[in-house]
Order: sequence, then C-alpha cells, then structure tokens
Amino acid sequence: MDTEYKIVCLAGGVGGAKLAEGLARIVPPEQLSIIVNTGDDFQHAGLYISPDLDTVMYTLGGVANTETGWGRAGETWNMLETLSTVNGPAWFKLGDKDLATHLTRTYIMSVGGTLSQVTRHFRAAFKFKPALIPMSDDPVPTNIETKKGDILPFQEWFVRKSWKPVVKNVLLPEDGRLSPTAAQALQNADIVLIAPSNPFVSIDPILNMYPARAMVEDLPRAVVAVSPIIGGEAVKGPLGKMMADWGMEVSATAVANHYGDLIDGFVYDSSDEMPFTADMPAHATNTLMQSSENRVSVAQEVLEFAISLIKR
Ligand code: GDP
Ligand code: FO1
Repeated sequence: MDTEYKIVCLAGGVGGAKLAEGLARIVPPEQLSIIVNTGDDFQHAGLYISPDLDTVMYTLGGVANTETGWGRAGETWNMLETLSTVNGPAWFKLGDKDLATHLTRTYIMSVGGTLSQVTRHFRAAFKFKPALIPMSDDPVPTNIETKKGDILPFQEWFVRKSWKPVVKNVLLPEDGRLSPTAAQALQNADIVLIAPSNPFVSIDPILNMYPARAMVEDLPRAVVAVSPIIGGEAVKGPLGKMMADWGMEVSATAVANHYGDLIDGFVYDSSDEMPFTADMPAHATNTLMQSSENRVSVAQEVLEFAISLIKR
C-alpha cells in the first residue's frame, strides 16, 4: 500500500499476530513497528519465555502453529516427553523447535543482551522485516488476582489453571517503563492501530508502560482499535469469560467504551451492533482473519479507515 505514514501496531499474541501479519504484507517495513505485550513473560525452568513476542515473530516468519495459536508449526515433543519421565515441569509445553528460541533468548540475555536486542537478533532467523519491539526491556509481569483472593502469576492462571479461576483484578506493575525502542516508535507514529487483542491482559499492559498512554493520547494523528469480539463472543481465549465475570456486556460496544477517549475510531465486526459511543467514528467489516487474504483485507480496511480519520 502506498502510504507515507508511520504506523505503530499494539499487539498481544494471537489476535495481535494476525493483524500484524496483514499489515506487514501491505506496509513498507521501515514504516511499520509492532509493539508487543511482554506482561505474560516468565522464567520457566530457567528459560526466559516471551509468548506474545514469539507468537508474533513466528507468524511474521510463516512458522507459527495456527491450530494452537502459540508455538511452531510441525513441532515435535521429544524433550517434553522426556521431561515428564524425569518429573520435570511439563505443565508448560515447550516443543523441540520452540526450545531453540528460548535457549537462544536466555543465552543472549545471560550475557547482557536486552529483550529488544534479542528480538532484533531473531529478525534474520525468522526473516521478518518490520520492527518487532517488546513493550519493555525490564521484567513487567502481569498478575491475576482471583475472586478467591489468590494472586497468580499470569501463566499460572492462564496455562496451569486453564484460566478457570474467576478474575477479580488484573494487576499491572506500577513502575513499568516502555523500552527505548518502543518509546521511539510511538514518538514517530502518525497512526496507532490497536490490534484485536485482549484489552485487559494484552493491550492495557502496554498502555501501562510509562509513558505509553500519554504518548498515545497526545498523538496528533489517528488511533484506531479493532474489536476482538465477533458476534458477541471472543474468537478465542478468556476475554468473553472475563467480561461476563465482571458483569460487563460481552460486546464490541463494551470494548470501544473501555478504550474510550484514547481512540479516535473503532473497527467492529459486521455481525455486531454499531458500538454506541458519543461521536466516535466506527467502521464495520468482516474482522475474522483466518487466511492470509483475510489478514491483508482487514489490515487494508483498518488502515484506510485510520487514514480517512487523519484527512477529515
Ligand atoms: P493472546 O495474547 O494469545 O491471548 O492473544 P491476543 O490478546 O493478541 O488476542 C486474543 C484476542 O484475539 C481474543 O480476545 C480473540 O477474540 C481475538 N481474536 C483472535 N482472532 C481474531 C480474529 O481473527 N479477528 C478478531 N476480530 N479478533 C480475533
Ligand atoms: N499455552 C497453553 O495454553 N499451553 C501451553 O502449554 C503453552 C505453552 C507455550 C509455550 C511457548 C509459548 O511461547 C507459548 C505457550 N503457550 C501455551 C501460550 C500461552 O503462553 C498464552 O497463549 C499466552 O501467554 C497468552 O497470550
């Protein structure tokens, strides 16, 4: 697509990766930066795991497992099976191929590399061109406070307990800062696109990184969010359950209201009601991004809508 604008996409894992792939196919790489949630990151058996960065990286590199939404395609599980036989921590499934990423990341960070540097290092191996940027270079873990009163590290809640415990609060760190590369990308941005990621556990953690929220709010150009709700349901994952548990309506409108004044426009699925938010421009389309073609067409529409807001 012929655009002179600098575009930043805020992304979590699976919903983020799909829009990022569509954008990567139509926007010149030097004009696209993807800032990814790292609140889900954790140390597992001594390895530094960064699930959302890896999902976006594998998707852009064409090696993602599209069935699970995480990990690599054509995976084998020899290490995991052997890990079980020695009573190792097998609850978090690391495939043999995926393991190479975690070993390399952990190695580079153990000799002083930052998460931003590691992510750049992977660019050549996975052949992705846009700037893929962790939201922070520091550990900024998201914790989940359950209705029962437990405080669980994100992956304990999400994977180990299969997101069954009812969420009372998503606890975000108070002192997290944007990585310098993420701050630079936002500084240069003309358009910020908020991917159809989980607003509470993927996008809010990014906005919580000082000074991301203020930078997005102050952006002179367009900020557009894409709805992760289709037909009154989340496509995948805990979003619908979280909203229902909190007594929120599971709807595109509720997501638009959650972002509120932060956004200048909202893209929602044609199967949903027009979101009612006072004079917020909204655009309906088929937002399900199963194939590469869908990802490109959704990215194209979202971008054209954002550009139309700039030109208004
Ligand atoms: P996670 O970090 O892997 O959980 O992924 P994200 O937070 O990036 O994305 C999860 C959200 O993506 C879920 O709430 C889904 O409803 C949404 N989602 C997944 N696929 C699609 C899609 O094709 N279209 C839209 N509109 N939303 C999607
Ligand atoms: N999700 C699961 O539900 N079960 C797993 O065993 C699992 C392993 C895993 C390994 C590497 C990786 O990068 C991601 C992995 N995920 C797994 C995804 C999981 O971490 C979540 O989807 C995200 O954190 C939510 O964004």
